[in-house]
Amino acid sequence: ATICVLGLGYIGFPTSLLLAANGHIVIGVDINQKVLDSLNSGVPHIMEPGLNELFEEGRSRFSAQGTVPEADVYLIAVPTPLDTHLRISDLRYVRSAATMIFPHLKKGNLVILESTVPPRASERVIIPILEKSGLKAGEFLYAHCPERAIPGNTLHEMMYNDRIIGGVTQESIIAAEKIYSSYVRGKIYTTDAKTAEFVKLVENTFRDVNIALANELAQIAEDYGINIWDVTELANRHPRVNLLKPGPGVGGHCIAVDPWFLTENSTNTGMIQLSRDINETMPNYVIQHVRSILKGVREPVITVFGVSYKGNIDDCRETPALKFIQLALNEGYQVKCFDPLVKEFAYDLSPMHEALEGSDCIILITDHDQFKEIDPATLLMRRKNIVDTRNLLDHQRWRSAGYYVKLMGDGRE
Ligand code: SAJ
Repeated sequence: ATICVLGLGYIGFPTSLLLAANGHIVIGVDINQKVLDSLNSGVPHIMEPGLNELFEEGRSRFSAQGTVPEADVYLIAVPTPLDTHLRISDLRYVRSAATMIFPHLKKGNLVILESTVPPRASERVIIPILEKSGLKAGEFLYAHCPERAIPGNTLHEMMYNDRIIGGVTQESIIAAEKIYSSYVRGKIYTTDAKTAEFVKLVENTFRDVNIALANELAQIAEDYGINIWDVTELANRHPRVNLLKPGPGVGGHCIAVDPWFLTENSTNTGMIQLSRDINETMPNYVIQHVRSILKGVREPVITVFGVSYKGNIDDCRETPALKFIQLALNEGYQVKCFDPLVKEFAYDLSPMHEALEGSDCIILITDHDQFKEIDPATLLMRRKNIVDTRNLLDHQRWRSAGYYVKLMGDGRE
């Protein structure tokens, strides 16, 4: 089939390549000229394992442009941002994608929504726009197939994860199943659109709430002088317990955002909102540790290790590093940042040794594996302090090199 993919970002671009590599003709559409230029000159604008190779392989069947063409299938993979003040979804991009599609829509065409939306947005917002074509849902086919791929392992998960297809009619489900089965090796489960919307939000909310529990437990353990990392290892020996890891907060475009989509229409949402709050205040908790380490230090300088929202990727969307840095600046600290993977960030990034010059404390925010390779004995700082918010480093090694090491949640003074 000829498939038009709207939105060539973290989801739309890899999905386009998988479709192209599996026999479809794919026309990608994006409003960002920089993205189009980059793709048309053969350079992927995002980094993911296997992506460059797949791009080479599928290039003859993939092209990128700024306008929507005639196609058999339209796949929407545009962002759905959170309005951070209102804490509700902002559907402007999915609306505008649907608006770009409807003039081309013909009987039997299939529209797939992969973007995450609040429950019933397909029914209330997107389908009504598509029906401006003069066709009713059912005459054109429609399915919500939420993406499930984890950044850092996107292509693998796109192929091997099970998928949910929420169709408006049986015919829609069958048509969408046919498209996905061309590259998905996982199982495909089918339901209606609003259930699929809900399921997607539940998955990320489940993770957010569980991380919040880990973060709260870390703080309680700290109060008792107990090491949460030991506790977690032991508790997880129970066959029905699986505690996640505490950390400096929850970032990324999904887990920090989707719980708000789930709760935006309800008033009875205590636990989900509270979990968001717990995760959002973790940078405040980290700064408390730094403050006690730097008590009495004049003109304190700190170095942030890692600014992306999680390890081994360069993605900084909703990263907890941002809040941590702002809090540190408000504390009067001079802040230097080092990240071996990130190229663009809201604050200046420096090479490691520069970022450590005159520094009084390292705060490890992101669990990049590369940080494990650092030999603490070779570092030059004004004071040897490090806060590890992820339990990433070999602390014995750092202590032997003369460092005061604070592992967040270790229950030590
Ligand atoms: N984190 C912790 N402790 C943990 C696990 C994660 O603090 O034990 C933090 C991470 O450091 C990061 C944040 O949570 O800041 C989220 O990271 P993640 O690896 O849990 O998830 P994402 O946001 O990269 O991808 C998630 C995935 N959802 C689930 O696992 C339920 C992925 O499958 C989704 O496709 C993706 O959201 C999405 O696009 O919705």
